[in-house]
Amino acid sequence: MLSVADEVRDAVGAGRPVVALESTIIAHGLPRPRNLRVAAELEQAVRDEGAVPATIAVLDGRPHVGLDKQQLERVANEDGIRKLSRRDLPLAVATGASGATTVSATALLAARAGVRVFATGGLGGVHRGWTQTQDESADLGLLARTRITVVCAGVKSILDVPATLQRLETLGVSVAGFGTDRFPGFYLADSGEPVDWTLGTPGEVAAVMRAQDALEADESALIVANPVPEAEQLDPALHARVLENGLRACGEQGVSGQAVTPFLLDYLVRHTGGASLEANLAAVRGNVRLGGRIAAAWAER
Ligand code: PSU
Ligand code: MN
Repeated sequence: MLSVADEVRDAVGAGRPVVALESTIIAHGLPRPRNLRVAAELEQAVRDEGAVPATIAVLDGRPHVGLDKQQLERVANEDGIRKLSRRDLPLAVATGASGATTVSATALLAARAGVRVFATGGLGGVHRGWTQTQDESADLGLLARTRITVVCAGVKSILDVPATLQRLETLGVSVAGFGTDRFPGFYLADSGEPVDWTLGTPGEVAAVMRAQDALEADESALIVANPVPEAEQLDPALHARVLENGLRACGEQGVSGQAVTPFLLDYLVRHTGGASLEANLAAVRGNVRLGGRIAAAWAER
């Protein structure tokens, strides 16, 4: 049922480094036509670190781990490409649907294919106003029961970051800052929250991964929170102002469910003159490169 690209299958089988990449950021998180260029650029960044990229999506009901050029083009440009979280996978498979995978669906499929390292932008989490909407991304629950290392710039700053960190603690998901004792804020280098653990090298991350396997019977993820370089972050004052307006617009226009995250990301791009897009891309690029280096350290075991 799972279609694993030959290059990915060979690398996994031989214990060579592989990095999983998600496709929701391409289909629903970035504007066309930039999204396709970014998708190709991210794959190249993984290769530059000596690892094999495995972008994940569902096409015509078939989950793919590793996409060729035409498949990547479909994800970026096809109208009606759905957004698939973990719970949508059986429905998409059975009905022959095509969709981009979120962190939760990507992590599940990557783990199924034997890929241990996954790089993305920012995780989903607990949305602001959770007491009314109960909107918490499926990313969190899935990471609580999947043995994968996710390199990200923290969780998206559109979320309730302290509440998300609390949920990750409750769910037993390990979190470490990479080269920082501050939890990154996606578009911002610092979310304002601390992290309890700091790791400094890919080798240290790989050692934690080995300790997870040695210690724990239940499967849970490791989150490596890697900040966007301060020089490339979004201006914090602009971020605060535009986000406040975006959250108000979201409420006024009755946007809910799966549409909330793409709506807010797009609102930020349009109302920061594209600056949020550049910060988002800088964060993803850094994560993908670090993912490649962690996968290489993991492969040395
Ligand atoms: N990171 C980005 N852009 C994105 C996302 C993450 O830089 O578009 C996506 C991820 O796929 C994540 C999803 O899983 O947003 C979360 O959506 P929701 O809040 O509806 O669970
Ligand atoms: Mn949601």
